[in-house]
Amino acid sequence: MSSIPDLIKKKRDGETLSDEEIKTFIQAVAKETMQDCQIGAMLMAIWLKGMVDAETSTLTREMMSSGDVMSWPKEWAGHVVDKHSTGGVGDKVSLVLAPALAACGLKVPMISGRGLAFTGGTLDKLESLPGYNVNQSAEQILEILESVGCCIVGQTKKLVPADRVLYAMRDATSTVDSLPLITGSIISKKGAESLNALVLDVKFGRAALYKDLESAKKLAQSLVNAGNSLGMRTGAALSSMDGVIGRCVGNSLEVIESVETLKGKGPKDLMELVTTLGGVLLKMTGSASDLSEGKKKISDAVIGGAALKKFQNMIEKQGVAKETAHSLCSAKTDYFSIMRKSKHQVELKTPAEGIIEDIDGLVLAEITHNLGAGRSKAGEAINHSVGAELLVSLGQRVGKGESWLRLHYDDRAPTSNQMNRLKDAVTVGKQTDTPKQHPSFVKELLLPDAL
Ligand code: IUR
Repeated sequence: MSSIPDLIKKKRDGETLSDEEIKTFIQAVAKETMQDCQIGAMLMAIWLKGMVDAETSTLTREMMSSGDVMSWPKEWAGHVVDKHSTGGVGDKVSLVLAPALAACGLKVPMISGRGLAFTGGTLDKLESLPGYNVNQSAEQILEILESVGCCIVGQTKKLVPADRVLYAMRDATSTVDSLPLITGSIISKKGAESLNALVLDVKFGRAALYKDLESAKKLAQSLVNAGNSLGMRTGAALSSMDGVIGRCVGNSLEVIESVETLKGKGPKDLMELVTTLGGVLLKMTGSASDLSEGKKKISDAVIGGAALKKFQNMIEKQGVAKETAHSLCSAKTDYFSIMRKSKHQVELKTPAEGIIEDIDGLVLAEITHNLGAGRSKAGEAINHSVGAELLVSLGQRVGKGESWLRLHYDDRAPTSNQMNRLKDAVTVGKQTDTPKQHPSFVKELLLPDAL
């Protein structure tokens, strides 16, 4: 068996590692028998020399096998699904999609993350709801899936321990943006959920990890290959991420928008993402005969209220008081009697009359993050009430001095520099007779076979 320095040298010299060698590396990481400097050197060698598809698949499989792998009752075979997003601004898709899929008869053991950098985390958003508990044991997850069909929970310590080590080291060694390392990290965690089908929402644009469609497509293809190599039917949507998904950014505000969407009053772009990603999963599991039937089933589950019922049951099972869950999901809800409203709100005005041409989602995300909606270090507390609400849509005609954004803030007030950046985040174009439609978010689908 090769020694660890031999393995590092082999990758450093650009050679392909064998299955056995990758296994040796990952087991040494998981058992903590490898020195930090060796892990760092191997990560940098992988970053510099890359991996061929077969190596990436083996890396992913070995990472998955470094800890517990979930198992499900055999009656669920073919019906266990999840989705993963590479991170967007105002990305609340999971909150609507998980219950919609459950309403369509699928099982969704959604293991989500927390926000770091400027993108929010699904777990943080749900924790805006008093009582919501993201920590659920394997037995509790099984019970919630049995009775409701979906859960949204945090990662347990026993799931993919190799990723926990590698992820921290990648951050410390500037090796986060490596295709095989991102692929291994994301897909190993989904593999450990023992899914039958997985859909990935790979974002591109100014507020995404990858700025252009071509590099996002490379990541999507790598993720799709690795997912399929583990036996999960895996598809991906490439969706643009320049503005905001829906109209709200910030934890409580995004929960409110998700619940409104589940009441059938959601914005078009959010519904498009939800129905497309859900439609792909329904098709991949054979629950719909084609993509358009899949999209329709998801849309019906949302518009008809079945998904809202699942959401209500899910949050109740995860610790929200019965009366609170009921009141949140009733026809007329005073959301701020359930979730705290920020102490201050300020409205920003349009600089001219015309058409809303552009809204810079990255600026909104960064500033709300800095006002307390996000964290800059793992473990830091966040302020759920901080955020921003768009009061206009792209393509909308506006007059001069109309409110276009409502900023919610608490004790950390925006500086004049932050206010100026926010003011510049909207572009009002020349007035024309025909306002532009909202741009389509999903640009392309990568599917295991043609749907
Ligand atoms: N999310 C993950 O789970 N892993 C990664 O490497 C990245 C995002 I980048």
